[in-house]
Amino acid sequence: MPDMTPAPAGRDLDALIVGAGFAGLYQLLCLRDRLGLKVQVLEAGDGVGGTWYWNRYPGARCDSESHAYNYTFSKELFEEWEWSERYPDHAEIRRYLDHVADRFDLRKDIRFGTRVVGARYDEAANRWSVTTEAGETLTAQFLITAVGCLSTANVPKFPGLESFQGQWYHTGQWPQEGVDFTGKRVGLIGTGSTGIQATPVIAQTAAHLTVFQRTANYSVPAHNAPLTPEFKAWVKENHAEIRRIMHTNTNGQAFFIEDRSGHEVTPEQRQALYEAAWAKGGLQFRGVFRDMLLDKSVNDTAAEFLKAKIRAIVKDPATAALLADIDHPYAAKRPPIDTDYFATFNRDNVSLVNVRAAPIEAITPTGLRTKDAEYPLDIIVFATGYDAMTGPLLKLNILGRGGQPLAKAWEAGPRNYLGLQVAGFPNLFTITGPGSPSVLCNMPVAIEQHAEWITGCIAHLRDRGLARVETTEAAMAEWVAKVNEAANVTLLPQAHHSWYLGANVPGKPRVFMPYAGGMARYRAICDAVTEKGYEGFVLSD
Ligand code: N01
Repeated sequence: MPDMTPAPAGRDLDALIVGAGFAGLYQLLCLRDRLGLKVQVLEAGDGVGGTWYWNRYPGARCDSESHAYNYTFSKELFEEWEWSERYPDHAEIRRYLDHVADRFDLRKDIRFGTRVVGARYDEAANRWSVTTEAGETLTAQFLITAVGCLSTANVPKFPGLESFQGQWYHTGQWPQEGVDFTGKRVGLIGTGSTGIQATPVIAQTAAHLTVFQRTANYSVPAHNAPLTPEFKAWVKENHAEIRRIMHTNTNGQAFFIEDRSGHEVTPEQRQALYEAAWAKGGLQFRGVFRDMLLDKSVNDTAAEFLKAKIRAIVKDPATAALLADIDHPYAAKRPPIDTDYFATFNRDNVSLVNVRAAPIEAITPTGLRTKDAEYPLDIIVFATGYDAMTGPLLKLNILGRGGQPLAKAWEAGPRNYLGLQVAGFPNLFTITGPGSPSVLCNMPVAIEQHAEWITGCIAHLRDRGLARVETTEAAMAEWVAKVNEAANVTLLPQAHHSWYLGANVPGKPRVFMPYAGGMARYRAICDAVTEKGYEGFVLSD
C-alpha cells in the first residue's frame, strides 16, 4: 500500500515563490510544468493579481495598451483572451490573471492569505527557510521573490493621522468593497499616475474634491475606448509580430520609439508631430523622437507643448499656472496618462492646493492643515506612491549567508547583479529587482524574461548536478556601475523627487534604481551571460 499521507507543506520543496501576480504565476508555471520541480507560491492576498489585487482605487487602469499587457509565451492563451478596452481596468486584469491561473491549473500550488515575514538561508543545508505571519516555516532550495516593484505603500508620516475622525485610504491598499464618495468632502494627496487617474473619477460623486499638489506633473490623454471587433481580430492574427516588437524595443511596449531626432524637423513639423501624438494619446507620446529622453533641448519642446495644453484646457489662469508649473523634464518621472484630468479642474466642486508653497503640517481630527490654512475633510485619499523596488524586498526580512540582512547589504542603496541576484544570498532570485529594466519596461515583458532566465539557470544547475548559484561582489560592482552609466546618459536622474531615485521616501538612499539601458539591450546582456556559462555567477554543488 503506498503511503497516502500528504507531506507536511514545504518539506520537500524545490522552490518557494513569494507573490502571485504576473511574475509569481509565470514563474510557477515555468518551474513546475517545464522543469518538473516541486514549487509553492505564498501570496498575502486572497486571490491572484499581485499589485492588481490591491490597487482597486477609482480610475485604476493600466497605462500599457491591453494587447501589450499580456503574457506572450503562449500563442493559444494570447489568442483566446479578448480585452474589452484600449487600456484594461484593474478588474479586467484580475479576470485575466484568474483565467491564466485556471487555464494552467496554478491555484493548487498557491497558498493565499499567507504573508511572508522572514526568510533565512541555511548554509549547511543549502536551503531557504521562509516564515509566514502565522508562524509557519517552509523550506526550499530556491527562493524567488515575485513581489512587484510598487507594492509597499508609502503613507507619509503626517502628525495627527491617528486622530482623524473621517476615513482615510492609500490607493495601493484599496478596500475590496470600494468607497462611496457621494456627498463627501474629499482630500486627495499626490499627483503621480495614480492621483491623476483617481481625480476625475472621485470628482464625479464627491461634494468637493481638494487635490493637494506638491509637484506638478505632465499628462497626456489616454483616449481610452472599447476595442473594435476589427482591432480584436488584428491582435489575434498578429501574436508573433506583436511579440517581436515587444521583445526588440527599449520599453517592451507594442510600439517602437521613432528613429528620428528632434533636431531633424522644423518647428512646424515638430508641432504637427506632437499634435498627432496628443490626438493618438497614451505612452506613445514619448516615442515621437528618439532623443526626447536624452537631449534636454528636444525634451524642452515636448515639455512646452504639454504645458501649453494644460493652459489651454484649464480655464482658471491661477489653477492652470500651478498645474503647468512643472520642474522636471517630460518623462523623467514616469509619465502619467489620463482621462479628463486637467479638465476636471474646471468643475465647481474641485480645487487645487499648492503644498510645495505651503506644506502639509498635520492631519487634524476634522481634516488637514497646511502651513497656510485648514481644510475640513470627510475622506483623505493618499495617492502618495510606494517605497518602490527595494521596499517590497526589504519587507521580507531576508537573511543571507551568516545571517546577513539584505537591509544591511543594501544600506547605501540596492547592489546586485543584473537585478537578479545579490552576493551573499545564494539561490535567491529577485524578479524585476532593482538594477533591471522592470518599471522602465512594460512589466509583463520584463517579468517573462526574468522568469525564463531564472528557469534556464535552475535547469542548467540541475542538468550538471549542481546545487548553488551565487553572484560575486565583483560582478555586482560592475553591474551597479553599468546601471549608473545607463541612467546618466538620459535625463531621468534630473527629476530629483522621482521614486526611480527613492527620493519620495524620506531617509531612503538616493540611487537610480532601474536599469535604463533598454529592455532589448538588457535581454542581450542576460543572454550573453548565459552563453558564457553564467559569467558573474559561481555555480557549485
Ligand atoms: O505614486 P508617485 P503613484 N506630501 O510616487 C506626492 C505606477 N502606476 O502611485 O512628486 C505631499 O508617482 C508626490 O509628490 P512628489 C507608475 O509606474 C501605474 O502615482 O514626491 N505630497 C507625488 O505627486 C507610477 O509612476 C499605473 O513631490 C506627497 C505623489 O504623491 C507608480 O505606479 C497607474 C507626499 C506620488 O506619486 C507610482 O505612481 C498608477 C507628501 N508627504 C501608477 N508624499 C498603471 O499603469 C508623496 N507625495 C496602471
